[in-house]
Amino acid sequence: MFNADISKTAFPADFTWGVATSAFQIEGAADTDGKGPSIWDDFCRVPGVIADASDGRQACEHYQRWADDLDLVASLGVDAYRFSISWPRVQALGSGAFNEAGFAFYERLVDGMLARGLKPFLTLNHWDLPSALQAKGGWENRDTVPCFVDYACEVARRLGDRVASICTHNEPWVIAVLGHESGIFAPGIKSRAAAIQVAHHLFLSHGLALTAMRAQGCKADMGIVLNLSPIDAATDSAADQAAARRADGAGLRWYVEPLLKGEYPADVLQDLGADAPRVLPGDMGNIKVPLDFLGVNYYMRSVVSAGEPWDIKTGGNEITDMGWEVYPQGLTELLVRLHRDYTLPPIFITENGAAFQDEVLDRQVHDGQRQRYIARHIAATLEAMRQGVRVDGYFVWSLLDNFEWSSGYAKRFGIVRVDYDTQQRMLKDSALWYRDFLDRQRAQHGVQATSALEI
Ligand code: IFM
Repeated sequence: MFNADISKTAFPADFTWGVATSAFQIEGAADTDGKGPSIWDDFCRVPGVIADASDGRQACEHYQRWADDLDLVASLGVDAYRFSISWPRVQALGSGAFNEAGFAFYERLVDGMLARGLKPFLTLNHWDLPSALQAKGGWENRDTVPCFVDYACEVARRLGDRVASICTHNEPWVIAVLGHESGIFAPGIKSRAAAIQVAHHLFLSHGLALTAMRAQGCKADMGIVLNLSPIDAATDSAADQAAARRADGAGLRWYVEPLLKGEYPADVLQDLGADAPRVLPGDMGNIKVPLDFLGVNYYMRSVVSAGEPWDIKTGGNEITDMGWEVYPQGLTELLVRLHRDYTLPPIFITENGAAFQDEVLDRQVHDGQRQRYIARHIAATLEAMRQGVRVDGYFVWSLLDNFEWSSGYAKRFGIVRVDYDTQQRMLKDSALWYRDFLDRQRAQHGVQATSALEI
């Protein structure tokens, strides 16, 4: 159990500290200035799929309030801001004409970051695929791959000289499995074969986009972001161990190995049988391109048993508002395992955070559970670094409370509270703690780490 007294620790002076958001979750302005619809705009209209029947039409009004929001980011003392481009905002149909007004927004945003001394960390695909592409099969259709590459190249051409980093896809597992197998996320398809094919096309578009953006001279660091969890077997029984092996294969190795090894894990291919992806000659080589970084989003571990696959047992640990177990040591275990099993590029923790209910009192927002969650996971990151893993940065998810996909607005991940009636922002205690922690980091640059980490 991590008891995180990280007040006296010194991370490397060039470690990148940040906060993260995504376009659909905060921007609003769903059809402003020529933006086209995305699959999430469509999905939100399906009755019953969003817990509070909400949508992203208004969200945090970040499209209008971006300058104030960047002031907030800067006030935290972070180095970097991770954001995503809404593909249909800059290319309404996902192919054909680009939308100048949409690009003008992101030009303002990126220049606004630079003016405030913030490094822009750009994500190309945080799930809001243009609806027009979904009408032709979306990510299941191989024709979406060249569309994504064109879009990526256009973004790199316009913004690549000013952003520090470009991530192709955020969490391909979510797009594939939640979007196309369980269907609880957009586009709401329920087919394992579709999910597997989607994952393959995401990997392929990632590799081809990196190659194309580099070929046109873009110098930003390039990589991809995976959501990963360590998977523990519920017991030592052979059946539970086998279930854990399958879950690890389907949830982690399937996503890591094509990117880092240029192959799919043989045991998972066998498990998939007829649902295995259609892979054309050359695909795997096109997928495995050098990564400047691998982004890891970590929230929790999974504990699986043969009887109840994917059931999360919390073992008495605290759980968040999402029902997710708080398990910081899982982040250390995950990073150390990745380091042991693969040749890794530098890692960034591109998302980590928690949904909890806030206590709002006299214009103060008390969120001690979120503050402790973040502190303990920073400590867990440091522990992995001590064990030899190269981690170059950490981003809190999220800057703002926002649209939490099928959970709507009820689940709050922000370190800044958003009053959705007034759109007023209020720094929560966790934001004040993060700001003070970063202040101390700056004061300690060059000072020997003297942490009091306990596991
Ligand atoms: O809000 C999401 C984010 O969009 C992707 N990663 C997980 C977060 C919390 O569920």
